[in-house]
Amino acid sequence: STIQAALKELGIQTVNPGGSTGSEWWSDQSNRPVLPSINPATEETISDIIPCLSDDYIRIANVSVDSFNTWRMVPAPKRGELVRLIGQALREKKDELGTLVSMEVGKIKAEGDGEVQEMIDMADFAVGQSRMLYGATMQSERPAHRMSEQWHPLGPVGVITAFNFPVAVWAWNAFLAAIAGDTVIWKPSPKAPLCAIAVQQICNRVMHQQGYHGIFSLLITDQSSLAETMVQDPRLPLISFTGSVAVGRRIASTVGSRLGRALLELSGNNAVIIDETADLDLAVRAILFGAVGTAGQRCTTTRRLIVHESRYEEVTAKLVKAYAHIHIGNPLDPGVLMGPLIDHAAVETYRAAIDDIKNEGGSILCGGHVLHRPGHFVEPTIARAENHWPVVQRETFAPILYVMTFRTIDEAIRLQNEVPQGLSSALFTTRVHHSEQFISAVGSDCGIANINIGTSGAEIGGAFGGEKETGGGREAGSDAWKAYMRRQTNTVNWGTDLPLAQGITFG
Ligand code: UN1
Repeated sequence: STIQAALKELGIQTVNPGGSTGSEWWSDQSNRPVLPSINPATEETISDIIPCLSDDYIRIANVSVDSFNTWRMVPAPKRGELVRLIGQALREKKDELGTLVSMEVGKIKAEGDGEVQEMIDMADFAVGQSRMLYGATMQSERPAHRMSEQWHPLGPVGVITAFNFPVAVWAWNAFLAAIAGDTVIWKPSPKAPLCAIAVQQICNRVMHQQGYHGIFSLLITDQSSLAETMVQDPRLPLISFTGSVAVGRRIASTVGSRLGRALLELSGNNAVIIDETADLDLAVRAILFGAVGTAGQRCTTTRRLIVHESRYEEVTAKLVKAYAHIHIGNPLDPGVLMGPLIDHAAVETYRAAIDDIKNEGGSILCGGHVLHRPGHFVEPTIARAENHWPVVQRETFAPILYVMTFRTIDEAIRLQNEVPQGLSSALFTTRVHHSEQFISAVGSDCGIANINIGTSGAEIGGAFGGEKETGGGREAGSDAWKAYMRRQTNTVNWGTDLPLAQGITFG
C-alpha cells in the first residue's frame, strides 16, 4: 500500500503491517506496552510504536547534555552546513514524508507536502541565519572602554509539539536550536509518533554520515509523567511547547519555578473581519482555506467571521455555497479538500460545541453533523453566533466558523480583540484608513495581523506566535533565533585607569 511504501522509503522498519516499530536511539527494550499510530481516516493501526520509559529519558538526556558540550564548539556556519544537508535530505523525501503526515494526522496530501516544504524553508532560513548570529556594539560612557554583546549557545532544548503540525513546528525549533549550538530533545505528540520517527531518521542519517551523534533526540511517550520529568530537568534551560492553554499553563509554571525559559505557542481564536469595502472573492477563498483547511485543526484556523452588517447576506450565501462543494474524505484521495479530525475525542468536542451553539440560541447555517462512517469525519460548519458566548470564547479544534456582524470598524476591532487568545487576525478591506488602523497600536492585539489574506498559512520568514493566552512566544523567522541562545554583554577596559560607571568615585 501507499503507506507501507512510504514507510519503507523513509527507512522505517515495520515487522508487518500493524507490527512493531522500534529503533536503538530512543528505546532499547521491547517488552513494554506499545503505542499505536492510528490512521484517523480509517481508524486502522498503521503501526505499533515502542515508547520510551523513564530509564530511556535518563539515557537520552545524558546524551543530549554531553553532545551539547562538543556541539557548541562547532562553528555556527558549520552547524548551518549540517542543517543545509538535512534540508537537502528533506527535499529528496518530501513526497513520502508528506504522504506520511497526511496518513497519520489526516490533513490532505497538498497540506502534508506543504508542511514538509515548511521544514525545507526553515532549513534554508536557518542556514543563512547561521552566519548572522549578530550581536551589537555599544558606546561606553567610560574612556578607553569597549562594550559589545555576543550570543552563545544556550544548552539542550526540550521541544514538545502537537499532532496538527507533526513535523514543521519541530523544524522551526530544531533548526534554529541546531545552528545556535543547542542540542534538541523532541517529545512529539503521541498521536503522530511515526512522523517524528521518520524525521528523526532523515536528520540522524545526515548527522551520522557527517560524524555527529546526539544532536537530535526523540522521546516518544504518551505518559505525561515522562514529559513532566523532561520539563522539570534543570539541565534544559529552554522548553518550547506547542499545544493547549491548559497544558501550557502547567509547563510555564513548572519551568518558571526552576527559573528556566518557556517558549509557548498555545491556542488561537482567530478572526477575519470583512468590511463594507472588501473584495469578497478574495475573502471567501481565504476563509475557506482558513476555516476548513486541516479540518479546522490549525492554531491559526479562522474560527470567527466578523462581517459588516451590509454584507452579511452576501458573504454567508457565498460561503454556504462554497461549503456545499467541499469534498470530505480520505485525505490522500485527489479532489478531497477536508480529511478527518484526529480522533474520537476531537469528534466529541465538535459535537459538544454544536450543542452549545444551539443551546445559546445560535443557528447553524450549514453543516453541524458527525458523519457516520469509518474515520473521524465531521461536516464543516458555519453558525450564526455572538462573540461573548463561552463556546465562541474557547478554541474548539474543529471546522466550526462563528459569524457575527458589526457596524463600525472600531466595533469590529473590539470584537476581534475580545477573546482570551491573541494569535492571528485578518482584515479584508480596500480602505486604507481601516487597514492602517487594524495594524496600528490600537488595532488587532494579535501576534499576527494580516490585510487581505487569511489568518492561517503564515510564511516561516516572520516571527510566529501570539499574545495573551497564546503564550507570548515567537518562533521561526525574524529574530526568533535569539530565544535559543544566551546573550552575554562584554565590557573591556583597554586603558590604564579604572573609571567607574555612573561617575562614582570610590575610595
Ligand atoms: C500550528 O497550527 O501550530 O500559519 C502552526 C500556519 C502554519 C503553521 C501553523 N504555517 O497556519
